[in-house]
Order: sequence, then structure tokens, then C-alpha cells
Amino acid sequence: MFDKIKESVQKFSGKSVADEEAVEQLVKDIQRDLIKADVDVSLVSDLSDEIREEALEDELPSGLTRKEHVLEIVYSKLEELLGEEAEIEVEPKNILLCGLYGAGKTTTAGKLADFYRKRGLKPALICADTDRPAAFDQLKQLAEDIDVEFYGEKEAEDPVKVVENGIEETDADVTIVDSAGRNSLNDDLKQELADIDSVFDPDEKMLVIPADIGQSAKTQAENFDAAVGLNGVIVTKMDSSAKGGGALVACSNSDASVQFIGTGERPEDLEVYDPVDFVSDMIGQPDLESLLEKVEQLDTDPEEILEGEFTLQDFKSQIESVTDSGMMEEMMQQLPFGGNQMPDNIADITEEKVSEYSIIMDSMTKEEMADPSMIDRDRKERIAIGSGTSEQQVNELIKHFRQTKNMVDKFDKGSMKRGGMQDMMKKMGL
Ligand SMILES: Nc1nc2c(ncn2[C@@H]2O[C@H](COP(=O)(O)OP(=O)(O)O)[C@@H](O)[C@H]2O)c(=O)[nH]1
Ligand SMILES: [Mg+2]
Repeated sequence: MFDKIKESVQKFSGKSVADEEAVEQLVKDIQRDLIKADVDVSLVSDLSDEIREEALEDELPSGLTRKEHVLEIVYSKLEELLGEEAEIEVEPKNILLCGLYGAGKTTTAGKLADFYRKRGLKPALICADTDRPAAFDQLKQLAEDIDVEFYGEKEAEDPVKVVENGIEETDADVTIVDSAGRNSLNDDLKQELADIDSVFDPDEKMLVIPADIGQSAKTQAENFDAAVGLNGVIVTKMDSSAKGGGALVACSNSDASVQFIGTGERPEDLEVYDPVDFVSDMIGQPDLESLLEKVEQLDTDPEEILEGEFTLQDFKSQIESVTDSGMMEEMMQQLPFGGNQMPDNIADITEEKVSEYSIIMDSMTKEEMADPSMIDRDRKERIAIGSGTSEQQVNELIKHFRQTKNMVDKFDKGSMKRGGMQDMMKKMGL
């Protein structure tokens, strides 16, 4: 999705000046890609105007270059366009899936069951699609594959009765009802969903729509919402349609927010919707991370920066920012345990080392960056080949990361008072 934007952003980043011409080119490229993804033209036009205006007319925030400022605007506009990150409550609930034929309801029912099962809840799947006998077999098979409870009645004609029996017969925390589709949202389907609704009393009514309907997702979501009262939308087939972006934007601009996206046919191909993932894909992960960090540091409480687990991503941002400003030495001296306890290879991070490390880390996956403990021999070998370095160099980086992490962990465990820490961060210009 949005491959061209990624390319254009890279092109823009590579330019020496972020002048009007460069911004105009970037805006044009973004427009083309959004329209290709079937995003509503009027939204694209508004977005372009806003980028142009703010990018060139705004006063430059201190600490950012014009180029960074432009990218930050592009980033936040795209994020706005793609809507809110979903917040999924992992708790006992009843979920009713609805949608038209072939949308991916049954597949998604299995995916959701798997999602909650993996998070420690006990799901059950109920087949309320009595129109097609194959629906029963399909859901039953899925339930077996992921090892969750299933209820269905192969010869049944009344889906409401099946749901009633299913509630009786199953013993689950999360009960998921897969309903029958139609070619369109006709009165028949509306009635059927309303009847199931009244006996099942779902906490969540989710519309399943395929990415390939693009911007018409908006009308469909609005119609289903009016008919059954939706709590959210699940957009499937994001992996196989060029119009996924249009569908996501369309839903974000309706009352039905996107909760999950389907990215393949397997049970695990389900992701909680997070627009930041898409935008970071477009802007480029390393660029975005460091950019956001800069922007955040302009107005964030330093304590927040230190929260959570220290990852390779943090390590990367840290060495890049600190060495840039030549402050590694100074930072080390400020640490609570003093310069003498400093791991010996930390103080001498040279610019060369930083760029070598950056290249190595660019060959790592997002998962590896978040959890370096998963980097085993095979992964090391792959990373070394990918970055044109040796396994020894990869080892060195990991060792270096571990030492820094140990240090940060100590640091966080209150070996220094928070006040002292803030002073230090301030001195370091953070
Ligand atoms: N590539 C891809 N295919 C999907 C996805 N979700 C569902 N499908 C496929 O879409 C087809 C219809 O799915 P199904 O769950 O039977 O749709 P239903 O009629 O709404 O129940 C099946 O071939 C699924 O394997 C997805 O996220 N990606
Ligand atoms: Mg089905």
C-alpha cells in the first residue's frame, strides 16, 4: 500500500533543499498514490492544500529543519487521514460478524477466535450461516485448526434458533457468531441480523468488508451502521488489493472505525488496526523514528522517554542522537555510577561505529529491533549478509546494546532520583 509515497518521501529526503518545488513534487506524488488507492478525491485535495500551506508558510519550529518540518506535516496529515488506532479490549464478550457474501466473515471469525485464544481467553465459534451448508464445514474446520469450541447445526434453517442453542451448548468467554451474507444489504439480511442481535445481545457488532471495495466502504459501513448499529469495521484482504488504502480512509471518515485488518488467509493474518504502521511504512521507519523522537523531545516530559523496555530501536535512536551532538562522553560522566564503572566500549562510540551499527540495524526486522533476544545464529547470519558486515560485527553490536541496556535498567531502577535525571536530560539538551 502507498508504495509510491514511500519512494517520493525518500526522494524528498534526499534533496538538498526543501523548497517550494520539492514540496510541490512531493504533494503531487502523494496525490497520485492516494488516488490510485481509491481515496476520495476531495479528501486528497484538502490534504494537498493543507500540506502545501503548512509546509511552506508555517514558522519553522525550533530544532527542526525545513525538511523535517515538511515530513512531520506529511506524517501527521496522513495519520489523520487514516484515522484512529484501534483499542481492543481483551475481555469476555459476544461478537457478531456481519457483511456481504465473500467479505471474509467466516475466515475473520476464525482469526478473531485465534486472537483471543492467544491472549488467554476461551473463545467459541457459532455458525449462524444457515444459507449455505458449506459454511458449517468451513467454520468447523477453522475451529478445529485453532483448537477452539464450535457450535453449528448442519441442516438448520433458522439461524436465530442455532444461536440460541449455541449459547446454551458452549462454554466460552468470547463467543463469536458468524452470520450469513447476501449480495446486498437487503431487508431480508437486515431482519436476520436484527433477530440474531436480539437473542445474542452482542457487545460488538463488526462489519467485515473486503479492501477491494475501496472508497465505497464508506457507504457500506454507513448503511450497515444504520441497519444494525456497528461498533466497528474489519477490513479484510489488505494483502491482495490495491484499494486497501481507500477502504481504510473511507471508514475513518465515517462513524465506523476500523478495528482490525486482515492480511492473508491464515488464522494469524489479523492485525489490530494502527495507522502509524502504514505511515511509518511510507515515511520509512528509521527516518520516522528519529524524526518523531525529535519532535517529541521538543515537548515531552523526559521521564516518558525512559519508560518501558529499552529496545534496539531505542539504542539506535540514542547513539544516533547523542553522537550527533558529541555528547556521549558528557552523558556518561553524568551517570549515577560515574565514569569508572562505564562499560569500556561505550565511551568510544565514534561516528564510524554509529553508522556501521545503523547499517546493521537497518537489516533487522521490526520484531528483532523490539526484542533482540530473538536474534539467534541464523538471524545473525542473515543480518550480516544483508548489511554487508560480518557476524562478528553483529555480535559486537548486540553486546554493546546489552551493556547499554544493563546500564539503562540500573538507571531506571531508581539509582538516581528523578529530579537528578531530569536535570541531566536537560543538560544533554533532551
Ligand atoms: N488474501 C486474503 N484472502 C482472504 C482474507 N480474508 C478472507 N479471505 C478469503 O476470501 C474468501 C472469502 O472468505 P470467507 O471468510 O469465506 O467470506 P464470507 O463469505 O464473508 O464468510 C476466502 O477464499 C478467504 O480465504 C484476507 O485477509 N486476505
Ligand atoms: Mg461465510
